[in-house]
Amino acid sequence: MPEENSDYNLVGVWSNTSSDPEEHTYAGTVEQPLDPLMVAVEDGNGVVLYYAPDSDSLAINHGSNSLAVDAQGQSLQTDIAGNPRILYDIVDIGAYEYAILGDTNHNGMVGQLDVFVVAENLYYGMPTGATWADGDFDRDNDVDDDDLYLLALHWKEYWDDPVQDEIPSSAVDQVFTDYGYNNLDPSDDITPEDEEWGDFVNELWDALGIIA
Ligand SMILES: [Ca+2]
Ligand SMILES: [Ca+2]
Ligand SMILES: [Ca+2]
Repeated sequence: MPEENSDYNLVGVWSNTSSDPEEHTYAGTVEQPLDPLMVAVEDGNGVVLYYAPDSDSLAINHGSNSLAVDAQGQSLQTDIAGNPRILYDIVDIGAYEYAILGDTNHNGMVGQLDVFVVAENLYYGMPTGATWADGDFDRDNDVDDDDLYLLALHWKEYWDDPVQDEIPSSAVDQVFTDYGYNNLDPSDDITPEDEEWGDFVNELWDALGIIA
């Protein structure tokens, strides 16, 4: 729970009639409550591990970096899930730091470097103990087609300015385009259940230069 009189919070309904929210706090009203858009992340047995902001949540990048410190005043290094505490320059409100699905290396863009990570782990097999950095975006401890699908849905998505250190690959990009990704029509994106999924993966591996 947020401390009383502290700033940098999301408040569903502001009920304090004697004062307004602090400058960096977002608050709703009785008529228009603020939905923090936090999503429960569960373990394999349905136990809620923590709440993570959805991509539209006001929690993202609305915390205070200078307040993201431990009891000794040292900057926090990791969030509740063990990922970097500050991503995309500014810490998020809450215990969890939002990252774009597919962005394994947290550089703010879903690019070819991320596809390589997922491809290598899918190809060589990472049955258990996988982390976000390995490509386990749905956090079920493996890297499988479901994770590649999540990456594909976010292919070339970037947080702010396009990142300059990614090597653009027209061949890889073309494969995503050929299978419906990265356009404005989500209905033509293939899924792991589709017959063409195997062809998509093979062509992607070819474009990456991975010999399967
Ligand atoms: Ca952030
Ligand atoms: Ca990336
Ligand atoms: Ca997974």
